[in-house]
Amino acid sequence: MQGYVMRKCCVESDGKRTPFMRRGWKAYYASLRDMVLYLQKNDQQPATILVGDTNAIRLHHAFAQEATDYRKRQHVFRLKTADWAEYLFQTSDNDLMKKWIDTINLI
Ligand code: I3P
Repeated sequence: MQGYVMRKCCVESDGKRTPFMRRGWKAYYASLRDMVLYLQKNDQQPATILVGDTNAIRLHHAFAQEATDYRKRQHVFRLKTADWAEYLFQTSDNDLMKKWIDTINLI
C-alpha cells in the first residue's frame, strides 16, 4: 500500500515526548514494504533511509488505531510501534484511513 499522508511525531522510540521542534505535521509519500513503513518526500525518491529511523518505521508488533481523541484534524490514525514510538497520520478520507489501519495491523 502507498500514498500521500500527513504525519506528526508525538512520542520518540525511547518513550519520551517528541520535542517541540519536531512536532509539526509534514506531508510524505508513504509506502509499505517488508514490514517497514517508508516515508519519503515524494514517490520519486528512492528509500535510502535507515530502518528504525522516524522515516522508516518498523511495523513488527506495531499497532494502528483511529485517533478518536485527536479532534484538530479529520481522518487521523495513531501508530504505536514496538519500541514505544507514537505517530499520528492523517489521510485524505475515512476509507483510506481504515485501509491504512487494517493493512498495518494485518501484516
Ligand atoms: C507544532 C505544530 C503542530 C502542533 C504542535 C506544535 O509546532 O504547530 O501542528 O500540533 O503542537 O508543537 P511547530 O510547527 O513549531 O513544530 P497540533 O497540530 O496537533 O496542535 P503540540 O506540541 O501540542 O503537539
